[in-house]
Amino acid sequence: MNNLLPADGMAVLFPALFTPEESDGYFQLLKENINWKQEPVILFGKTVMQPRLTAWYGDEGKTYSYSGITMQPLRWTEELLAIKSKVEAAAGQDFNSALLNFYRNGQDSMGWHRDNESSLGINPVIGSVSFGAERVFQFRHYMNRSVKRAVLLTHGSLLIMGGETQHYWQHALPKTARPIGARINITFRKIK
Ligand SMILES: O=C(O)CCC(=O)C(=O)O
Ligand SMILES: [Mn+2]
Repeated sequence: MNNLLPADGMAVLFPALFTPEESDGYFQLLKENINWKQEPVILFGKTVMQPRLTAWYGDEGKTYSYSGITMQPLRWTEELLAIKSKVEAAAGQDFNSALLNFYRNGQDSMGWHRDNESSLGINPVIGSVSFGAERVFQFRHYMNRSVKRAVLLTHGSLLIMGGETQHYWQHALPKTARPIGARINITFRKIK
């Protein structure tokens, strides 16, 4: 399997884990059935709205905290469970929660960060599924920020990050001026 990172972590892309037809179906189901909300976050002491919609699903009791907000998980939907089992088979491990992101257009984004919450433990495996508009996903080395990698996340793809990735690499989903439609992303995680 081809590692997208030159060192200090592992990131592997499955460009077509889901067929275009399956992906179209899941995009519609998730768009309609997920309880999407625009949540506030505290950034440098100021409360601002996130530039995307989010939702948190998972096994009971697996709460999630970041940037000053704590989310209680909603109960898995049928389609989320079906997507989760395919991701688990590809990743070779199980997941108990998922953060969902809805990027309404090219102006919605996610800034540089690491998925390094202590609740994920050391060297977590994260399975990231994309449906809808293609977006560029970027990595930059945390200690040497000019070292960058980029990968196009296509409709029905799975990106798996593992090893020391969340220690050494930040990732982001930048805005784009291209006139594009909506994108749904699901990051499956294992909360300890
Ligand atoms: O939308 C994406 O591909 C990135 C999502 C992400 O990094 C996250 O949810 O932590
Ligand atoms: Mn992330």
